[in-house]
Formats: sequence, C-alpha cells, structure tokens
Amino acid sequence: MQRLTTILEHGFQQARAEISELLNAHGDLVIDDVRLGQVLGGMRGMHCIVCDTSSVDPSVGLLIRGRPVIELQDASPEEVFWLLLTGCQPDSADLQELQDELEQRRSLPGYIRPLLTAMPADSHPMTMFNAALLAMQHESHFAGAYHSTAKADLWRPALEDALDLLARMPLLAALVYRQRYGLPDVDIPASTDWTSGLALGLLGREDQQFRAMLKRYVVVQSDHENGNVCALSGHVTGSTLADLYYAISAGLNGLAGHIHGLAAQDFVRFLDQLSADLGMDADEEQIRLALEQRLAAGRVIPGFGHAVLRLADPRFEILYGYAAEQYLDHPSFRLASRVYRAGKKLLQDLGRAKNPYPNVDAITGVLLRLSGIPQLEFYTVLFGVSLSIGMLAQNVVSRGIGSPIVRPRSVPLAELRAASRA
Ligand code: CMX
Repeated sequence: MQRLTTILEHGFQQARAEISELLNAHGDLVIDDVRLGQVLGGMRGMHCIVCDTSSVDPSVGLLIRGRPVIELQDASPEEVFWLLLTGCQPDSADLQELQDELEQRRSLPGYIRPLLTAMPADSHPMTMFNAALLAMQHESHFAGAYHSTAKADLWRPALEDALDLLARMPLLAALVYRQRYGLPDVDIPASTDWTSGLALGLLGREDQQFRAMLKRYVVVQSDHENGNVCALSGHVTGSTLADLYYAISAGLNGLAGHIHGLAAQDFVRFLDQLSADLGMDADEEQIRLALEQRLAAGRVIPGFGHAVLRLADPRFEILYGYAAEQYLDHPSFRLASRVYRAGKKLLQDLGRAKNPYPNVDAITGVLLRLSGIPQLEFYTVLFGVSLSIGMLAQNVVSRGIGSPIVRPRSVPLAELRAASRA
C-alpha cells in the first residue's frame, strides 16, 4: 500500500504543521460557548472535537469529506474507505491495490469459531460480533509496535490494524450470522470483493440485487462525523493510544444501545406489534393512536428524531427511494410507509421532538428484512460493520494528526446551581 501510505504521510505532516500553527497563533480563540442546557443535555451541539472524515450539517445531512452522501450512493465501501482516509477519490489502480490487500488479509484467526461456539446459543449477535472482534486484539500490529514506535508514527501500525479489521468484517459478520442462526457454512472464494463476500456470507448464495442493496446500505452508513455515540466512544478510547481493536469494540458497544443502533431492530419490532394488533392494513389514524399510546406509556418511537439533523435524514431518503423501487407494493413496505407518515405528523403536531422525521434506522431494518435477512437482532451488526469503516479511518487519521487524549471537565450539579444564581 505504498501510494496510500505516501498520501497519508504527506497529509498528516501538513495537518500536524497546521495544528501546531493554529495552536501557537490562535490557541485562545473562542469558537463556541457552552450553555448550561448543553451540559445538562448530553453536550448537544457543542463544537469540541476535530473530525475531517465527515461532518453532519443539520440542514444538509451527512457530508463525506465535504461531499453530500447522495453523491456517493453508488460508490463501493472500498472507495469510501479510501476517501474517508485520504480526502481524495482513489483511481482504479489505487482501488485494485486496496482490494488485493483486503483479499490477502481477510482470513479469521482459528480461535474465533470456537470462541463463538462457546457463547450461549441465544447471545445477541452484536455481543458475539464484538466479542470476536475484541478477541482478535491478539493480532494487533499497533499493540505489538507500541513500545518501539515514536508516537508520531503510530498511525502506521494503526493503518495495518485498520486494513486487517476492514478485510475481516465481512467474514466475521457472516460467521456470526451463520453460527447464531444455525446456518451451514458458505464457501467464499478468495477473489470475492468486500461487498460480494458479505452478501454471499449472509445470504448463502449469489444474488446481485441483494449485493447492490448491501453496497448502498453500507456506504450511506459508513460514517456520521465524530459526535455520534459510536464514533465518539471509539475516538475517546483510541485517544488513550489503545489499539484499533479496543477502539472499534468500544464504538460498537455504544452502537448497541436502543436509541442508537438498536433502533433499527426496534422499529421492525414495532411494525410487527402493529400488524399483530391491527393487521397489515392498519390505516394512518389507527397507527397514530398506537403511537400515541406508546408515547403515553413513556416510550420512544424508534426510528424517529435526530440529535443533530433538522431535515429528513438523507440516509433514510436514499434507502427509502431504493426500497420503493423494489418493494413499492409489498404489504410490509406499505405499512412502514404509513408509519413514516403517521409518526412524522404526530411528532410535528406534538412539537416536542426537534426532528419529527424518520431517521435511517426506520428504513434499514425494513429493507434488510425485505431483502432476505429476517433476523431483527442482526441488524445492529450490519450497522456496526458499516460504521466501522468510518471509525477505522477516523482512528488512523487521529493517530496521524496526533490527536491528544480526550479529557474534558465534568461539573458537579451544585456548581451549575451556584452559577445559575450568580
Ligand atoms: N420518540 C419519542 N420522543 C422523542 C423522540 C422519539 N422518536 N425523539 C425525540 N423525542 C423527545 C425526546 O425524548 C425529548 O424529550 P424530553 O424533552 O422529555 O427529554 C424531546 O423529544 C426533545 O428531544 P430532541 O432534542 O428532539 O432529541 P434528542 O437529541 O434528545 O434525542 C434521539 C435524539 C435520536 C435520541 C431521539 O430522537 C430518539 O430517542 N429517537 C428514537 C430512537 C432512534 O430512532 N434512534 C436512532 C437515531 C439515529 C442514529 O443513531 O443515527
């Protein structure tokens, strides 16, 4: 990966020089203020972390290296990984080299299968995936090189770990899927590209439509700047100079929460409850009543709202458009579409949620199920596989630009009380 390392070396040198100049000349410049509401409100909206791979503009949505995600919807995960890492599009030789590299690195260590077999048969697939990923920390180049490598050069073994982890994601996800649901092994030929390997490993047969869906699914969810719980957990852990296995595992733990990555399975579960109670033809008025009952019981409506976005999530729009092309008349898709309309209208009328639109988790589970993956609990694993692409790139970049250990201050409630009286 000579060209990739040369691009990164050059880019990181420039970024380090720029950071040092900014710190020396403008270290005291005020770029944001911190409100009491933000401290009590989950640090919402604070500008306090550097992230170059992508940004989330409340009124535009996800920008990957400045490009709206819709422009990249037909790219491959490998292309997007390169773009996230370097800020530039790979040419065909770059892409081929990356694909060859991933092919060489993709096999899983022999201890992974026994480890998964030893876990309780009804383990959550996300727990299995993350346990296996963390176990592979044994293979970390970063961990091995730490004591003999200058801090400024740690991005090199971090890149090795990132390439290993990226290469292994499809086989690992497929192994967890097949093991967890008692499915026979699938032979994935050595020359299979990243998306085809994942698609074949999951479905157990070649299917171009499924592969195309998965490619788009992975790409639109490959990064969402650094402030989301998953990426932030990975960033904070990586900032301690823990290797990428620990960092990605930390991020995946964050993703496994109900109001983050588990929302996709929860949305489909809600659809199932709805169809069991009211039938597949439930109309928008009936759905609204069911949603109101859910809110009255103090529960969230999964798949709606967003902490940053103030428009309909473009990731939702892209995948919704794709699903509509394939499944417009399917009863499940039609029911989901009525839930999108009823949920949005209800949240708009109530005016409490700052974003009343369905988010990406409202469509991903629906799309995966329609495409042949009926196991709801597995959806978070696929979200994790996708977001890991961004987390891997972010962690390499963070080591490359010398991001410091993250250490904000916490505030006792009494201090806020006192400040409010002053
Ligand atoms: N259902 C019910 N209430 C909701 C809601 C929803 N989908 N979305 C927001 N609200 C409520 C909040 O709980 C909050 O209530 P309180 O004032 O009582 O605390 C109020 O509306 C204002 O919240 P907000 O500022 O609009 O949203 P937050 O930044 O606090 O939370 C999020 C954002 C995503 C956690 C929230 O919208 C939510 O819980 N959604 C459902 C779970 C979900 O779909 N998560 C996936 C998010 C997408 C992703 O991970 O990328």
